[in-house]
Amino acid sequence: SLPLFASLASAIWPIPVQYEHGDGVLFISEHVSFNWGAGAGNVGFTDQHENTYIFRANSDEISHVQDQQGGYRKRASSDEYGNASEAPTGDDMVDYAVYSAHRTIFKRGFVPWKFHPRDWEEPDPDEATYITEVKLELLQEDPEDIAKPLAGAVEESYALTLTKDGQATISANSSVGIIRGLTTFTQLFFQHSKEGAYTTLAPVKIFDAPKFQHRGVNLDVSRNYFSVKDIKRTIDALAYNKMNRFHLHVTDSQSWPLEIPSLPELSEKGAYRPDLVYSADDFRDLQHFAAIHGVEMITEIDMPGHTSSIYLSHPDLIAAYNVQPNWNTYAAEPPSGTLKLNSSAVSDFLETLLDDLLPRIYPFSSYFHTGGDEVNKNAYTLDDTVQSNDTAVLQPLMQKFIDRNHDQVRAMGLTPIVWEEMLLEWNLTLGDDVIVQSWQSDEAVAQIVEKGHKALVGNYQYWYLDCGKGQWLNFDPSIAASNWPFNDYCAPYHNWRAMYSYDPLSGVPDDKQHLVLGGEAHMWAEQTDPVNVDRMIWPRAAAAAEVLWSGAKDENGQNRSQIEAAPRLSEMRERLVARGVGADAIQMSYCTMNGT
Ligand code: CP6
Repeated sequence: SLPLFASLASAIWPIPVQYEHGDGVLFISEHVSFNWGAGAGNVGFTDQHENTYIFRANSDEISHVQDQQGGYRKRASSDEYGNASEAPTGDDMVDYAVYSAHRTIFKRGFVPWKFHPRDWEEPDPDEATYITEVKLELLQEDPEDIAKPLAGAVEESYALTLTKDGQATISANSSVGIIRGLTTFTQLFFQHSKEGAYTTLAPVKIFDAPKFQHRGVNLDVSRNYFSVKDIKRTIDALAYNKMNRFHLHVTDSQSWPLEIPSLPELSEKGAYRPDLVYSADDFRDLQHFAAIHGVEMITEIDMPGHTSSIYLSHPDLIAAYNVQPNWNTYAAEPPSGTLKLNSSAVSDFLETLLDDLLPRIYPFSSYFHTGGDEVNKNAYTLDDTVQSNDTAVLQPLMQKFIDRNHDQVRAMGLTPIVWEEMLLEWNLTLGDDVIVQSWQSDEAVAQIVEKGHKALVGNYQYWYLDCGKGQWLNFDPSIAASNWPFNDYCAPYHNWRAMYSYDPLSGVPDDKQHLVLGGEAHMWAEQTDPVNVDRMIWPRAAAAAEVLWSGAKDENGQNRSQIEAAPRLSEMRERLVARGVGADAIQMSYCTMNGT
Protein backbone atom coordinates (compact mmCIF):
# COMPACT_ATOMS: atom_id res chain seq x y z
CA SER A 1 0.00 0.00 0.00
CA LEU A 2 2.99 2.34 0.16
CA PRO A 3 2.88 3.53 -3.42
CA LEU A 4 -0.81 4.31 -3.12
CA PHE A 5 -0.25 6.36 -0.02
CA ALA A 6 2.69 8.01 -1.69
CA SER A 7 0.59 9.16 -4.58
CA LEU A 8 -2.06 10.51 -2.26
CA ALA A 9 0.57 12.23 -0.22
CA SER A 10 2.44 13.92 -3.05
CA ALA A 11 0.40 16.87 -2.07
CA ILE A 12 2.64 19.86 -2.51
CA TRP A 13 0.42 22.89 -2.95
CA PRO A 14 1.08 24.83 -5.11
CA ILE A 15 2.65 22.28 -7.45
CA PRO A 16 6.40 22.81 -7.96
CA VAL A 17 7.99 23.46 -11.33
CA GLN A 18 10.06 20.27 -11.05
CA TYR A 19 9.10 17.59 -8.58
CA GLU A 20 10.47 14.08 -8.36
CA HIS A 21 9.87 11.71 -5.51
CA GLY A 22 10.20 8.05 -4.61
CA ASP A 23 8.21 5.95 -2.16
CA GLY A 24 10.69 5.50 0.65
CA VAL A 25 9.96 6.28 4.29
CA LEU A 26 11.92 8.87 6.24
CA PHE A 27 11.14 10.03 9.73
CA ILE A 28 12.12 13.47 10.89
CA SER A 29 13.66 13.66 14.32
CA GLU A 30 12.05 15.97 16.80
CA HIS A 31 15.61 16.90 17.68
CA VAL A 32 16.22 18.05 14.14
CA SER A 33 18.43 21.08 13.76
CA PHE A 34 17.97 23.62 11.02
CA ASN A 35 21.31 25.07 10.07
CA TRP A 36 21.02 28.46 8.50
CA GLY A 37 24.16 29.64 6.83
CA ALA A 38 26.23 26.67 7.90
CA GLY A 39 26.17 24.87 4.57
CA ALA A 40 29.30 24.28 2.55
CA GLY A 41 27.81 25.93 -0.52
CA ASN A 42 27.40 29.26 1.15
CA VAL A 43 29.31 32.24 -0.02
CA GLY A 44 30.25 35.29 1.92
CA PHE A 45 27.93 35.01 4.85
CA THR A 46 27.78 37.84 7.24
CA ASP A 47 27.87 36.53 10.75
CA GLN A 48 24.22 37.43 11.14
CA HIS A 49 23.54 34.25 9.17
CA GLU A 50 25.00 31.79 11.61
CA ASN A 51 22.09 30.30 13.44
CA THR A 52 21.37 26.76 14.46
CA TYR A 53 17.80 26.02 15.42
CA ILE A 54 17.36 23.09 17.75
CA PHE A 55 14.01 21.79 18.80
CA ARG A 56 13.39 19.92 21.99
CA ALA A 57 11.23 16.88 21.84
CA ASN A 58 8.20 16.67 24.10
CA SER A 59 8.57 20.22 25.19
CA ASP A 60 6.06 23.01 25.16
CA GLU A 61 8.92 25.31 24.38
CA ILE A 62 8.76 25.37 20.68
CA SER A 63 12.17 26.40 19.58
CA HIS A 64 15.61 27.21 20.77
CA VAL A 65 17.79 29.26 18.54
CA GLN A 66 21.48 29.08 19.10
CA ASP A 67 22.87 32.42 18.08
CA GLN A 68 26.37 33.45 17.05
CA GLN A 69 27.43 33.85 20.63
CA GLY A 70 26.32 30.33 21.43
CA GLY A 71 23.46 31.58 23.56
CA TYR A 72 19.90 30.40 23.24
CA ARG A 73 16.91 32.49 22.38
CA LYS A 74 13.47 31.15 23.02
CA ARG A 75 10.72 32.24 20.70
CA ALA A 76 7.03 31.90 21.27
CA SER A 77 5.17 34.09 18.79
CA SER A 78 5.63 36.11 15.67
CA ASP A 79 5.92 39.29 17.74
CA GLU A 80 9.26 38.08 18.98
CA TYR A 81 10.79 37.91 15.56
CA GLY A 82 12.75 41.02 14.81
CA ASN A 83 11.90 44.39 16.21
CA ALA A 84 8.18 44.74 15.65
CA SER A 85 8.42 48.46 15.02
CA GLU A 86 10.78 47.93 12.12
CA ALA A 87 10.50 45.93 8.93
CA PRO A 88 11.89 42.46 9.54
CA THR A 89 15.22 41.55 8.01
CA GLY A 90 15.68 38.47 5.85
CA ASP A 91 17.32 36.90 8.86
CA ASP A 92 14.24 37.55 11.02
CA MET A 93 12.06 36.00 8.32
CA VAL A 94 14.09 32.79 8.20
CA ASP A 95 14.09 32.70 11.99
CA TYR A 96 10.30 32.78 11.96
CA ALA A 97 9.97 30.39 9.02
CA VAL A 98 12.00 27.73 10.83
CA TYR A 99 9.91 28.15 13.97
CA SER A 100 6.77 27.96 11.88
CA ALA A 101 7.92 24.93 9.85
CA HIS A 102 8.75 23.01 13.00
CA ARG A 103 5.41 23.91 14.49
CA THR A 104 3.62 22.88 11.30
CA ILE A 105 5.29 19.48 11.20
CA PHE A 106 5.12 18.58 14.87
CA LYS A 107 2.28 20.61 16.33
CA ARG A 108 0.01 21.13 13.36
CA GLY A 109 0.80 18.00 11.35
CA PHE A 110 -2.69 17.23 10.23
CA VAL A 111 -4.58 14.29 11.60
CA PRO A 112 -3.91 11.64 9.00
CA TRP A 113 -6.76 9.23 9.53
CA LYS A 114 -8.70 10.31 6.52
CA PHE A 115 -5.76 9.92 4.24
CA HIS A 116 -4.85 6.39 5.07
CA PRO A 117 -6.09 3.95 2.53
CA ARG A 118 -8.16 1.44 4.49
CA ASP A 119 -5.43 -1.19 4.38
CA TRP A 120 -2.66 1.21 5.38
CA GLU A 121 -0.04 0.21 7.95
CA GLU A 122 2.11 2.72 9.78
CA PRO A 123 5.81 2.55 8.94
CA ASP A 124 7.84 1.26 11.86
CA PRO A 125 9.77 4.09 13.52
CA ASP A 126 12.28 1.63 14.97
CA GLU A 127 13.39 0.64 11.50
CA ALA A 128 13.32 4.13 10.10
CA THR A 129 16.01 6.43 8.84
CA TYR A 130 15.85 9.80 10.58
CA ILE A 131 16.46 13.29 9.30
CA THR A 132 18.44 14.99 12.02
CA GLU A 133 19.63 18.08 10.24
CA VAL A 134 18.17 20.39 7.58
CA LYS A 135 20.63 22.63 5.79
CA LEU A 136 19.36 26.03 4.74
CA GLU A 137 21.70 27.51 2.20
CA LEU A 138 21.68 30.98 0.78
CA LEU A 139 23.33 30.55 -2.58
CA GLN A 140 24.02 34.14 -3.40
CA GLU A 141 24.88 36.73 -0.95
CA ASP A 142 22.83 39.80 -1.48
CA PRO A 143 24.13 42.21 1.11
CA GLU A 144 20.79 43.97 1.07
CA ASP A 145 18.80 40.81 1.55
CA ILE A 146 19.15 40.78 5.28
CA ALA A 147 18.10 44.39 5.67
CA LYS A 148 15.85 45.41 2.81
CA PRO A 149 12.10 45.56 3.01
CA LEU A 150 10.03 43.35 0.77
CA ALA A 151 9.72 45.51 -2.30
CA GLY A 152 7.92 44.29 -5.35
CA ALA A 153 9.70 41.57 -7.28
CA VAL A 154 11.41 39.34 -4.76
CA GLU A 155 13.49 36.28 -5.71
CA GLU A 156 11.47 33.37 -4.35
CA SER A 157 12.92 30.35 -6.12
CA TYR A 158 14.34 27.46 -4.11
CA ALA A 159 15.65 23.93 -4.46
CA LEU A 160 14.85 21.17 -1.98
CA THR A 161 16.39 17.73 -1.74
CA LEU A 162 15.84 14.82 0.59
CA THR A 163 18.16 11.89 0.08
CA LYS A 164 17.32 8.30 0.95
CA ASP A 165 19.73 8.41 3.86
CA GLY A 166 18.09 11.47 5.37
CA GLN A 167 20.11 14.45 4.18
CA ALA A 168 17.83 17.43 3.78
CA THR A 169 18.82 20.62 2.01
CA ILE A 170 16.94 23.75 1.03
CA SER A 171 18.83 26.29 -1.03
CA ALA A 172 17.70 29.63 -2.37
CA ASN A 173 18.93 32.95 -3.63
CA SER A 174 17.13 34.95 -0.96
CA SER A 175 15.68 34.64 2.51
CA VAL A 176 12.18 34.63 1.07
CA GLY A 177 13.17 31.69 -1.15
CA ILE A 178 14.22 29.82 2.00
CA ILE A 179 10.79 30.55 3.50
CA ARG A 180 9.01 29.15 0.45
CA GLY A 181 11.24 26.06 0.52
CA LEU A 182 10.47 25.48 4.19
CA THR A 183 6.77 25.69 3.39
CA THR A 184 7.12 22.94 0.82
CA PHE A 185 9.28 20.96 3.24
CA THR A 186 6.46 20.82 5.79
CA GLN A 187 4.05 19.52 3.18
CA LEU A 188 6.16 16.41 2.72
CA PHE A 189 5.49 15.24 6.30
CA PHE A 190 2.56 13.72 8.07
CA GLN A 191 2.43 13.79 11.78
CA HIS A 192 2.61 10.29 13.12
CA SER A 193 0.33 9.52 16.01
CA LYS A 194 3.10 8.71 18.47
CA GLU A 195 6.53 8.84 17.00
CA GLY A 196 6.73 12.19 15.29
CA ALA A 197 6.44 12.84 11.60
CA TYR A 198 7.39 10.97 8.48
CA THR A 199 7.33 11.15 4.73
CA THR A 200 6.67 8.30 2.33
CA LEU A 201 8.10 10.20 -0.61
CA ALA A 202 11.86 9.85 -0.20
CA PRO A 203 14.00 10.59 -2.07
CA VAL A 204 12.72 14.00 -3.11
CA LYS A 205 14.10 16.52 -5.58
CA ILE A 206 12.31 19.79 -6.13
CA PHE A 207 13.16 22.91 -8.01
CA ASP A 208 10.56 25.60 -7.76
CA ALA A 209 9.90 29.22 -8.70
CA PRO A 210 6.74 31.29 -9.03
CA LYS A 211 5.18 32.11 -12.37
CA PHE A 212 3.80 35.46 -11.12
CA GLN A 213 5.45 37.89 -8.74
CA HIS A 214 2.20 39.21 -7.23
CA ARG A 215 -0.01 36.56 -5.61
CA GLY A 216 -2.57 37.84 -3.18
CA VAL A 217 -5.83 37.90 -1.32
CA ASN A 218 -7.84 41.11 -0.88
CA LEU A 219 -9.90 41.34 2.30
CA ASP A 220 -12.57 44.02 2.72
CA VAL A 221 -12.65 44.93 6.41
CA SER A 222 -15.03 47.88 6.03
CA ARG A 223 -18.34 46.13 5.27
CA ASN A 224 -17.78 43.92 8.30
CA TYR A 225 -15.12 44.17 10.98
CA PHE A 226 -12.48 41.48 11.37
CA SER A 227 -10.25 41.30 14.42
CA VAL A 228 -6.49 41.49 14.17
CA LYS A 229 -6.49 37.80 15.03
CA ASP A 230 -8.83 36.97 12.14
CA ILE A 231 -6.65 38.94 9.77
CA LYS A 232 -3.46 37.29 11.01
CA ARG A 233 -5.02 33.87 10.53
CA THR A 234 -5.81 34.86 6.96
CA ILE A 235 -2.26 36.10 6.34
CA ASP A 236 -0.77 32.93 7.80
CA ALA A 237 -3.01 30.83 5.55
CA LEU A 238 -2.19 32.76 2.40
CA ALA A 239 1.53 32.60 3.14
CA TYR A 240 1.13 28.85 3.61
CA ASN A 241 -0.18 28.82 0.02
CA LYS A 242 2.99 30.70 -1.00
CA MET A 243 1.05 33.86 -1.66
CA ASN A 244 3.03 37.04 -1.04
CA ARG A 245 0.54 39.93 -1.02
CA PHE A 246 -2.19 40.77 1.45
CA HIS A 247 -4.40 43.59 0.19
CA LEU A 248 -6.30 45.28 3.02
CA HIS A 249 -9.34 47.12 1.67
CA VAL A 250 -9.54 48.97 4.94
CA THR A 251 -12.09 51.73 4.27
CA ASP A 252 -15.31 51.99 2.31
CA SER A 253 -18.71 53.63 2.56
CA GLN A 254 -20.02 51.45 5.36
CA SER A 255 -17.32 52.03 8.00
CA TRP A 256 -13.90 53.59 8.58
CA PRO A 257 -12.16 51.20 10.98
CA LEU A 258 -8.62 52.59 10.64
CA GLU A 259 -7.26 54.94 13.29
CA ILE A 260 -5.54 57.99 11.77
CA PRO A 261 -3.90 59.67 14.77
CA SER A 262 -3.87 63.12 13.18
CA LEU A 263 -7.55 62.77 12.23
CA PRO A 264 -8.89 60.73 15.17
CA GLU A 265 -12.52 61.62 14.45
CA LEU A 266 -12.43 59.49 11.27
CA SER A 267 -12.52 56.22 13.16
CA GLU A 268 -14.17 57.65 16.28
CA LYS A 269 -17.23 58.51 14.24
CA GLY A 270 -16.75 56.24 11.24
CA ALA A 271 -16.11 52.86 12.84
CA TYR A 272 -19.04 50.59 13.64
CA ARG A 273 -18.12 50.81 17.31
CA PRO A 274 -15.27 52.57 19.12
CA ASP A 275 -13.60 49.24 19.83
CA LEU A 276 -13.91 47.98 16.26
CA VAL A 277 -10.89 49.99 15.15
CA TYR A 278 -7.40 49.12 13.97
CA SER A 279 -5.18 51.31 16.12
CA ALA A 280 -1.93 52.62 14.72
CA ASP A 281 -0.29 49.89 16.75
CA ASP A 282 -2.55 47.18 15.29
CA PHE A 283 -1.78 48.48 11.83
CA ARG A 284 1.96 48.24 12.40
CA ASP A 285 1.54 44.83 13.98
CA LEU A 286 -0.36 43.54 10.94
CA GLN A 287 2.21 44.84 8.51
CA HIS A 288 5.00 43.32 10.57
CA PHE A 289 3.16 40.00 10.84
CA ALA A 290 2.73 39.93 7.06
CA ALA A 291 6.34 40.88 6.40
CA ILE A 292 7.71 38.19 8.71
CA HIS A 293 5.78 35.70 6.54
CA GLY A 294 7.37 37.11 3.39
CA VAL A 295 4.14 38.92 2.57
CA GLU A 296 3.69 42.59 1.68
CA MET A 297 0.53 44.07 3.13
CA ILE A 298 -0.97 46.51 0.66
CA THR A 299 -3.21 49.11 2.21
CA GLU A 300 -6.03 50.61 0.16
CA ILE A 301 -7.86 53.80 0.95
CA ASP A 302 -10.57 53.65 -1.69
CA MET A 303 -11.39 57.10 -3.13
CA PRO A 304 -13.04 59.26 -4.34
CA GLY A 305 -16.03 56.86 -4.41
CA HIS A 306 -16.77 54.37 -1.63
CA THR A 307 -16.14 57.09 0.97
CA SER A 308 -19.54 57.69 2.53
CA SER A 309 -18.17 56.83 5.99
CA ILE A 310 -16.02 60.01 5.92
CA TYR A 311 -19.27 62.00 6.08
CA LEU A 312 -19.78 60.86 9.67
CA SER A 313 -16.78 62.90 10.81
CA HIS A 314 -16.34 65.39 7.91
CA PRO A 315 -19.76 66.08 6.38
CA ASP A 316 -18.47 69.01 4.31
CA LEU A 317 -16.13 66.78 2.30
CA ILE A 318 -18.77 64.39 0.95
CA ALA A 319 -21.30 64.85 -1.85
CA ALA A 320 -24.46 62.83 -2.53
CA TYR A 321 -24.47 61.42 1.00
CA ASN A 322 -26.88 58.55 1.58
CA VAL A 323 -29.42 59.47 -1.08
CA GLN A 324 -32.66 57.53 -0.56
CA PRO A 325 -34.41 55.77 -2.11
CA ASN A 326 -32.61 56.11 -5.45
CA TRP A 327 -29.12 55.50 -4.13
CA ASN A 328 -28.28 53.59 -7.27
CA THR A 329 -28.43 56.78 -9.35
CA TYR A 330 -25.40 57.98 -7.38
CA ALA A 331 -23.45 54.92 -6.26
CA ALA A 332 -22.80 51.25 -6.93
CA GLU A 333 -23.91 50.25 -3.48
CA PRO A 334 -25.70 52.06 -0.66
CA PRO A 335 -25.00 54.29 1.15
CA SER A 336 -24.03 56.69 -1.65
CA GLY A 337 -21.42 59.35 -0.99
CA THR A 338 -18.23 60.52 -2.66
CA LEU A 339 -15.40 62.91 -1.89
CA LYS A 340 -16.06 66.28 -3.52
CA LEU A 341 -14.01 66.66 -6.65
CA ASN A 342 -13.11 70.35 -6.76
CA SER A 343 -12.60 71.18 -3.13
CA SER A 344 -9.49 72.56 -1.45
CA ALA A 345 -10.86 71.27 1.85
CA VAL A 346 -10.76 67.75 0.37
CA SER A 347 -7.17 68.29 -0.86
CA ASP A 348 -6.10 69.52 2.57
CA PHE A 349 -7.81 66.56 4.21
CA LEU A 350 -6.10 64.08 1.89
CA GLU A 351 -2.74 65.67 2.46
CA THR A 352 -3.15 65.31 6.22
CA LEU A 353 -4.48 61.78 5.90
CA LEU A 354 -1.71 60.50 3.65
CA ASP A 355 1.00 62.41 5.53
CA ASP A 356 -0.06 60.47 8.58
CA LEU A 357 -0.56 57.05 6.98
CA LEU A 358 2.11 56.69 4.28
CA PRO A 359 5.18 57.08 6.50
CA ARG A 360 3.84 54.17 8.53
CA ILE A 361 3.74 51.91 5.47
CA TYR A 362 7.24 52.10 4.09
CA PRO A 363 9.33 49.98 4.60
CA PHE A 364 6.82 47.23 5.40
CA SER A 365 5.51 47.59 1.87
CA SER A 366 6.43 49.43 -1.28
CA TYR A 367 2.84 49.96 -2.48
CA PHE A 368 -0.17 52.09 -1.69
CA HIS A 369 -3.57 51.51 -3.28
CA THR A 370 -5.64 54.64 -3.94
CA GLY A 371 -8.77 52.83 -5.08
CA GLY A 372 -10.80 54.54 -7.80
CA ASP A 373 -13.42 51.89 -8.55
CA GLU A 374 -17.10 52.42 -9.30
CA VAL A 375 -17.24 56.21 -9.19
CA ASN A 376 -20.70 57.27 -10.29
CA LYS A 377 -20.57 60.56 -12.22
CA ASN A 378 -24.09 61.54 -11.20
CA ALA A 379 -22.91 62.00 -7.64
CA TYR A 380 -21.17 65.19 -8.80
CA THR A 381 -24.47 66.77 -9.80
CA LEU A 382 -24.99 66.96 -6.02
CA ASP A 383 -21.43 68.20 -5.38
CA ASP A 384 -21.56 71.96 -4.73
CA THR A 385 -17.99 72.32 -5.98
CA VAL A 386 -18.87 70.80 -9.37
CA GLN A 387 -22.63 70.49 -10.00
CA SER A 388 -22.23 68.46 -13.15
CA ASN A 389 -22.08 64.91 -14.45
CA ASP A 390 -20.45 65.99 -17.69
CA THR A 391 -17.32 63.97 -18.42
CA ALA A 392 -15.67 67.02 -20.01
CA VAL A 393 -16.00 68.82 -16.67
CA LEU A 394 -15.24 65.85 -14.39
CA GLN A 395 -12.33 64.21 -16.18
CA PRO A 396 -9.77 67.04 -15.68
CA LEU A 397 -10.83 67.31 -12.02
CA MET A 398 -10.35 63.58 -11.53
CA GLN A 399 -6.95 63.86 -13.20
CA LYS A 400 -5.96 66.58 -10.70
CA PHE A 401 -7.33 64.50 -7.85
CA ILE A 402 -5.30 61.42 -8.75
CA ASP A 403 -2.15 63.40 -9.64
CA ARG A 404 -2.21 65.04 -6.21
CA ASN A 405 -2.62 61.72 -4.46
CA HIS A 406 -0.06 59.87 -6.52
CA ASP A 407 2.54 62.64 -6.17
CA GLN A 408 2.21 62.30 -2.42
CA VAL A 409 2.43 58.49 -2.62
CA ARG A 410 5.60 58.71 -4.73
CA ALA A 411 7.14 61.31 -2.44
CA MET A 412 7.03 58.64 0.27
CA GLY A 413 8.82 56.16 -1.98
CA LEU A 414 5.71 54.08 -2.63
CA THR A 415 4.25 52.81 -5.91
CA PRO A 416 0.59 53.66 -6.52
CA ILE A 417 -1.99 51.01 -7.41
CA VAL A 418 -5.43 51.94 -8.80
CA TRP A 419 -8.55 50.09 -9.88
CA GLU A 420 -9.02 49.70 -13.64
CA GLU A 421 -11.76 52.35 -13.99
CA MET A 422 -9.30 55.21 -13.45
CA LEU A 423 -7.49 54.19 -16.63
CA LEU A 424 -10.17 52.57 -18.77
CA GLU A 425 -13.33 54.46 -17.87
CA TRP A 426 -11.92 57.85 -16.92
CA ASN A 427 -9.06 57.75 -19.44
CA LEU A 428 -6.72 59.35 -16.97
CA THR A 429 -3.05 59.77 -17.70
CA LEU A 430 -1.26 57.69 -15.10
CA GLY A 431 2.46 57.60 -14.39
CA ASP A 432 4.34 54.70 -15.95
CA ASP A 433 4.96 53.35 -12.47
CA VAL A 434 1.26 52.97 -11.64
CA ILE A 435 -0.04 49.40 -11.35
CA VAL A 436 -3.61 48.96 -12.56
CA GLN A 437 -5.78 46.38 -10.84
CA SER A 438 -8.40 44.83 -13.09
CA TRP A 439 -11.62 43.19 -11.93
CA GLN A 440 -14.22 43.40 -14.68
CA SER A 441 -12.96 41.40 -17.67
CA ASP A 442 -10.07 39.83 -19.55
CA GLU A 443 -10.49 42.56 -22.19
CA ALA A 444 -9.77 45.12 -19.48
CA VAL A 445 -6.48 43.34 -18.68
CA ALA A 446 -5.57 43.38 -22.37
CA GLN A 447 -6.30 47.12 -22.59
CA ILE A 448 -4.26 47.92 -19.48
CA VAL A 449 -1.15 46.19 -20.81
CA GLU A 450 -1.80 47.58 -24.29
CA LYS A 451 -1.47 51.02 -22.73
CA GLY A 452 1.86 49.92 -21.28
CA HIS A 453 0.78 49.60 -17.66
CA LYS A 454 1.52 46.78 -15.28
CA ALA A 455 -1.64 44.86 -14.46
CA LEU A 456 -3.08 42.79 -11.65
CA VAL A 457 -5.85 40.39 -12.55
CA GLY A 458 -8.81 38.98 -10.62
CA ASN A 459 -11.82 38.78 -12.92
CA TYR A 460 -14.97 38.83 -10.78
CA GLN A 461 -16.43 35.95 -12.76
CA TYR A 462 -13.67 33.68 -11.45
CA TRP A 463 -11.83 35.15 -8.50
CA TYR A 464 -14.52 36.96 -6.48
CA LEU A 465 -14.95 34.90 -3.35
CA ASP A 466 -18.16 36.72 -2.38
CA CYS A 467 -20.06 35.88 -5.53
CA GLY A 468 -23.08 33.67 -5.57
CA LYS A 469 -24.43 34.30 -2.11
CA GLY A 470 -27.56 35.97 -3.37
CA GLN A 471 -28.80 39.37 -2.35
CA TRP A 472 -27.56 41.22 0.65
CA LEU A 473 -30.53 43.59 0.75
CA ASN A 474 -34.22 43.00 0.37
CA PHE A 475 -34.31 43.76 -3.28
CA ASP A 476 -37.38 45.68 -4.24
CA PRO A 477 -37.20 46.93 -7.83
CA SER A 478 -39.52 49.78 -6.94
CA ILE A 479 -36.94 51.32 -4.65
CA ALA A 480 -33.72 50.40 -6.43
CA ALA A 481 -33.24 49.43 -10.03
CA SER A 482 -29.62 48.39 -9.74
CA ASN A 483 -28.89 44.86 -10.78
CA TRP A 484 -25.88 44.67 -8.50
CA PRO A 485 -25.19 42.18 -7.05
CA PHE A 486 -28.57 40.69 -7.63
CA ASN A 487 -29.69 38.66 -10.59
CA ASP A 488 -26.82 37.04 -12.42
CA TYR A 489 -24.16 39.70 -12.22
CA CYS A 490 -22.20 38.00 -9.50
CA ALA A 491 -23.48 34.46 -9.59
CA PRO A 492 -23.33 31.55 -9.32
CA TYR A 493 -20.97 30.72 -6.46
CA HIS A 494 -17.54 30.20 -7.95
CA ASN A 495 -16.33 26.85 -6.70
CA TRP A 496 -12.63 25.98 -6.54
CA ARG A 497 -12.78 24.48 -10.01
CA ALA A 498 -13.99 27.77 -11.48
CA MET A 499 -11.19 29.60 -9.67
CA TYR A 500 -8.69 27.01 -10.82
CA SER A 501 -9.77 27.32 -14.47
CA TYR A 502 -8.95 31.03 -14.69
CA ASP A 503 -5.82 31.94 -16.63
CA PRO A 504 -4.44 35.40 -15.75
CA LEU A 505 -2.88 35.55 -19.21
CA SER A 506 -6.01 34.74 -21.15
CA GLY A 507 -6.39 37.30 -23.91
CA VAL A 508 -2.99 38.89 -23.26
CA PRO A 509 -0.65 38.91 -26.29
CA ASP A 510 2.71 37.18 -25.84
CA ASP A 511 4.72 40.38 -26.01
CA LYS A 512 2.67 41.96 -23.19
CA GLN A 513 2.53 39.04 -20.77
CA HIS A 514 5.45 40.33 -18.74
CA LEU A 515 3.22 43.27 -17.72
CA VAL A 516 0.78 40.96 -15.94
CA LEU A 517 2.39 40.95 -12.50
CA GLY A 518 -0.11 38.53 -11.05
CA GLY A 519 -3.44 38.84 -9.32
CA GLU A 520 -5.63 38.60 -6.27
CA ALA A 521 -8.65 36.66 -5.08
CA HIS A 522 -11.14 39.11 -3.58
CA MET A 523 -13.08 38.74 -0.36
CA TRP A 524 -15.69 41.51 -0.44
CA ALA A 525 -17.40 41.34 2.89
CA GLU A 526 -21.03 42.45 2.50
CA GLN A 527 -22.03 38.94 3.46
CA THR A 528 -18.93 37.73 5.20
CA ASP A 529 -17.78 38.33 8.76
CA PRO A 530 -15.46 36.50 11.16
CA VAL A 531 -17.96 33.66 11.52
CA ASN A 532 -17.75 32.52 7.90
CA VAL A 533 -14.62 34.21 6.56
CA ASP A 534 -12.38 31.14 6.72
CA ARG A 535 -14.72 28.98 4.71
CA MET A 536 -15.44 31.80 2.26
CA ILE A 537 -11.74 32.26 1.48
CA TRP A 538 -10.38 28.73 1.96
CA PRO A 539 -9.68 26.50 0.22
CA ARG A 540 -10.91 28.37 -2.87
CA ALA A 541 -8.20 31.03 -2.69
CA ALA A 542 -5.71 28.15 -2.65
CA ALA A 543 -6.85 27.35 -6.19
CA ALA A 544 -5.98 30.92 -7.20
CA ALA A 545 -2.68 30.58 -5.33
CA GLU A 546 -1.69 27.55 -7.38
CA VAL A 547 -2.59 29.28 -10.64
CA LEU A 548 -0.47 32.27 -9.60
CA TRP A 549 2.50 30.20 -8.43
CA SER A 550 2.48 27.41 -11.03
CA GLY A 551 0.65 29.04 -13.96
CA ALA A 552 -2.74 28.02 -15.29
CA LYS A 553 -1.33 25.72 -17.99
CA ASP A 554 0.43 22.38 -17.67
CA GLU A 555 3.51 21.34 -19.64
CA ASN A 556 1.32 20.59 -22.67
CA GLY A 557 -0.23 24.04 -22.70
CA GLN A 558 -3.55 22.73 -21.40
CA ASN A 559 -5.40 24.03 -18.35
CA ARG A 560 -4.11 22.12 -15.35
CA SER A 561 -6.05 18.96 -14.56
CA GLN A 562 -8.70 19.39 -11.89
CA ILE A 563 -8.71 15.63 -11.45
CA GLU A 564 -5.07 15.72 -10.38
CA ALA A 565 -5.57 18.85 -8.32
CA ALA A 566 -8.59 17.59 -6.36
CA PRO A 567 -6.83 15.13 -3.97
CA ARG A 568 -3.95 17.55 -3.45
CA LEU A 569 -6.37 20.36 -2.64
CA SER A 570 -8.31 18.08 -0.28
CA GLU A 571 -5.11 17.43 1.57
CA MET A 572 -4.24 21.13 1.60
CA ARG A 573 -7.64 21.78 3.11
CA GLU A 574 -6.80 19.40 5.97
CA ARG A 575 -3.50 21.20 6.49
CA LEU A 576 -5.34 24.52 6.72
CA VAL A 577 -7.80 23.08 9.23
CA ALA A 578 -4.85 21.77 11.24
CA ARG A 579 -3.44 25.30 11.48
CA GLY A 580 -6.71 26.63 12.82
CA VAL A 581 -8.29 27.81 9.60
CA GLY A 582 -11.92 26.78 9.17
CA ALA A 583 -11.55 25.94 5.49
CA ASP A 584 -14.61 24.55 3.74
CA ALA A 585 -14.92 20.82 3.03
CA ILE A 586 -14.59 19.98 -0.64
CA GLN A 587 -15.06 16.22 -0.73
CA MET A 588 -15.82 13.17 1.38
CA SER A 589 -13.13 11.23 3.21
CA TYR A 590 -14.13 8.25 1.11
CA CYS A 591 -12.42 9.79 -1.92
CA THR A 592 -9.05 10.18 -0.29
CA MET A 593 -9.23 6.91 1.61
CA ASN A 594 -9.98 4.95 -1.54
CA GLY A 595 -7.46 6.73 -3.68
CA THR A 596 -9.75 8.47 -6.13
N1 CP6 B 1 -16.66 47.09 -3.21
C1 CP6 B 1 -15.74 47.83 -3.80
C2 CP6 B 1 -17.27 46.08 -3.89
C3 CP6 B 1 -16.92 45.79 -5.22
C4 CP6 B 1 -15.90 46.58 -5.78
N2 CP6 B 1 -15.36 47.59 -5.06
C5 CP6 B 1 -17.58 44.72 -5.97
C6 CP6 B 1 -18.13 44.95 -7.23
C7 CP6 B 1 -18.78 43.95 -7.92
C8 CP6 B 1 -18.90 42.70 -7.37
C9 CP6 B 1 -18.38 42.42 -6.12
C10 CP6 B 1 -17.72 43.43 -5.42
N3 CP6 B 1 -18.20 45.37 -3.20
N4 CP6 B 1 -15.14 48.83 -3.14
C11 CP6 B 1 -15.39 46.36 -7.16
C12 CP6 B 1 -13.92 46.51 -7.26
CL1 CP6 B 1 -19.69 41.47 -8.27
